[in-house]
Amino acid sequence: MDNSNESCSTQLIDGDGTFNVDGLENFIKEVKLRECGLSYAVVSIMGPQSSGKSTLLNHLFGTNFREMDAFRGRSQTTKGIWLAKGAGIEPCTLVMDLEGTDGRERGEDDTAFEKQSALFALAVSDIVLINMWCHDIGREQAANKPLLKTVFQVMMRLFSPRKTTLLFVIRDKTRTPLENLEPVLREDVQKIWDNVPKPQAHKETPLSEFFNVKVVALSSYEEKEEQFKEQVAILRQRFFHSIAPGGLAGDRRGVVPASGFSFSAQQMWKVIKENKDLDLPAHKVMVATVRCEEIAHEKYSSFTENEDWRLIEEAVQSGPVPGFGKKLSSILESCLSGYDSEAVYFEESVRSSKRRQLEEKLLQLIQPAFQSVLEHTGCETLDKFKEAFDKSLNGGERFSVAAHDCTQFYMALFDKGCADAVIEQAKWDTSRAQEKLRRDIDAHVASVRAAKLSELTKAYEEKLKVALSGPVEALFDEANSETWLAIKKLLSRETESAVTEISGALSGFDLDEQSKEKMLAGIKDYARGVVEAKAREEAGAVLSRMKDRFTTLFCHDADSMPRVWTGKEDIRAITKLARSASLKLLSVVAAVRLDDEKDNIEKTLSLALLDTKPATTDRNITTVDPLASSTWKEIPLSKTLISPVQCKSLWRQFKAEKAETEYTVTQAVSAQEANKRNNNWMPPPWAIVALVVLGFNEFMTLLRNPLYLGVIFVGFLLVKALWVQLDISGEFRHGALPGLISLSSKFVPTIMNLLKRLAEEGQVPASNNPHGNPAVASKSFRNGVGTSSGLSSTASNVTSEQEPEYSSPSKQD
Ligand SMILES: Nc1nc2c(ncn2[C@@H]2O[C@H](COP(=O)(O)OP(=O)(O)O)[C@@H](O)[C@H]2O)c(=O)[nH]1
Ligand SMILES: [Mg+2]
Repeated sequence: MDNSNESCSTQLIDGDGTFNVDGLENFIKEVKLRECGLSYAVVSIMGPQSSGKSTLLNHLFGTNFREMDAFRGRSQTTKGIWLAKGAGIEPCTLVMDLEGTDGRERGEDDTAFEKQSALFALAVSDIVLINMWCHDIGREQAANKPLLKTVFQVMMRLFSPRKTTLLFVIRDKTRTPLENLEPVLREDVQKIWDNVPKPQAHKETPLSEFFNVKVVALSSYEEKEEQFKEQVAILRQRFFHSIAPGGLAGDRRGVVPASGFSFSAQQMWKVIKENKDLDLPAHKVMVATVRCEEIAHEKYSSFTENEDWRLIEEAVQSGPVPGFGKKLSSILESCLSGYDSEAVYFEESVRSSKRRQLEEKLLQLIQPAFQSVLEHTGCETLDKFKEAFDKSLNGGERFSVAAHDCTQFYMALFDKGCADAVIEQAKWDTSRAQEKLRRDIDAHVASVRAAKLSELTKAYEEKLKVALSGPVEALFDEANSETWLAIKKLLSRETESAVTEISGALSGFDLDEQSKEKMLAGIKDYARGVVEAKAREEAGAVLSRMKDRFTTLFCHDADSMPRVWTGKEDIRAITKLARSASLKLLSVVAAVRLDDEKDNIEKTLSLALLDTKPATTDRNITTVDPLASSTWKEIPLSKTLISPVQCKSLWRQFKAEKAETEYTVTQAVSAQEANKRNNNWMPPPWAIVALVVLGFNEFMTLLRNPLYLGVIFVGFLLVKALWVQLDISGEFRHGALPGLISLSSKFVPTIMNLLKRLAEEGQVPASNNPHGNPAVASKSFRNGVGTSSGLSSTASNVTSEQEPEYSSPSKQD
């Protein structure tokens, strides 16, 4: 016998009908009822006041319910309902001692409490002991008759009641054997059952449907204590394994699982006290719902506090957790199986629906961690992919192969990671994460491809630029009718080779035909662009180019040797040739001719600009000017570099800067004339003879008088200086009269200037001009006209005089 349990009894419901919740909870904890599941039995006892109920229970179950002191007389000893655990009986047997049910002390008004406690006992117990005096059997006014009536009445109020065993305990049995008493008792019971008003549904229901009726007789405890104890010991044996089939409560139904006992009992009492009918099936569902929810809640809390889960939840913030799926599956599994084992005896439908809810809730709790693992895994995989892809490309792998292989490998790796993270209980879809990674990888590949392609394109563009720029420039330098043909050939050759090379390089990139075509077209366009840009550049500088060309052609002969003007050259023809070559240059750079277009630019230009005679020019302008247009007839605007009007204006500028070109020509002409003069500057021989003969005496006078010689020398120097200063040869170039007028206006200032200069010269120390070079001095006089700093600019003027300046605007006509 378990002595520790013997003293353990608690008042379940007090005399005022208050349910002792805390007492019951403590009791349940002490007797460890929760672990019992369905393996427990509830026994209660009803019967007249002071009929030795407590005495019997204490002897039968080793409990210590309060008994009335035998010497004080019969009075109410037990108030309300008491609960204790039967000592040493398997399975756990809860024993309830009920307050007297004959209402002797409470009076007739208190039948309500009697009925309520009777109904409670019936609803809760598997076995109900009905304590009765032996002498009451067969008596019309038996004390337990109203009790039984009450029991049967309240039984009707339980919808589909559990099958309860009614064990009649006959006290103070007489010599009449039980075999004779039992039929009388059963008859009495049946009579009472028959007379109890029943609801329509149970009109024909036999007593046996609700109750198992058993009868036992005991000797008087007061008079035959030894016999009483012996008989009680035998009766006690029947409570061992009472719930097993064939046991006292072998066919009980609808047991509330032990963990729900407390709640169930409370609810029942609540309903009974409110005088409502007790719907046991509904009650069971209700109890199951509440209990399963409680269990689920408890399991959920224990999950959230689970150390392993907490560690995982934390680890997941910073990176993927290897074995995430397995670990969580196992934690989940243990949590759910904990629920299962606790909720196992509750209503199947309620239990499983609550389990589903618990599982859902737990999975909801886990989901963010799972997502986080997927995200981390995805990020990690993407990083690894990038690294591997880079390495593969640097290792010389073809782009498309590297992309394909790396993608394949790392997607598979991610799939493995997903599989590792997947939780058995959750059918979570990882396809979105997979798609996302796929998109990320594809985007990365695309961006790397774009970068590589642009690198490639740039390299080839650079190459093309180098290959085209120089040669094109050189071709423009020698612009002629074949220039554009040569450029076209060069362009197509270079483009072709670049396209071939690029095509080869592109094959590794797995590009679709369209993109490839686009890239190649881009390269071709670029090459054209380089040529066009070069042409545009040339067009921009065409004026100076034309002048260069003119000068070059004019100053050099057919063998490119500098011309020496001997007087035999046809300057007019040379000038014309040089001009037409300049015009040719203009016509070449006037438009881009990379396609097979034909045009008449050269012809138009030479017709309009070269072969014009002053008279016809005027007429042409008034009638039709072929150059009065901003477009060439055959050339689209986009390919026009210099429009007809621009050509015209350029030619005008070219001609307007005649001073330079013309200067070259004049220089040539004067060089020729000087050459001629050099050859016949001496007077004819007859004049020399006449001079000698006629001037002999003057000559002699001069020789005899050195003073004359000095005067003549000074006079010569003065005249020479004047000649140079006034630029007499230059003034007369435009005719005698304008020359004279110009000279007359300049004569006096020049003389003054000259004198001033001579005076200054005299003050300057002799070291400034140690050699007294008259040529330098004379040059400085010539250039210093009208300026106050003639001497300081001497040096620069000396050099600049030797070559024509084309760009100086001051020399225009
Ligand atoms: N005649 C008789 N009296 C008994 C028996 N058992 C107990 N009593 C006495 O009846 C009185 C009331 O006992 P108790 O167990 O407190 O009765 P309860 O009120 O029904 O619980 C006590 O004085 C007991 O000694 C019995 O078997 N026969
Ligand atoms: Mg009692």
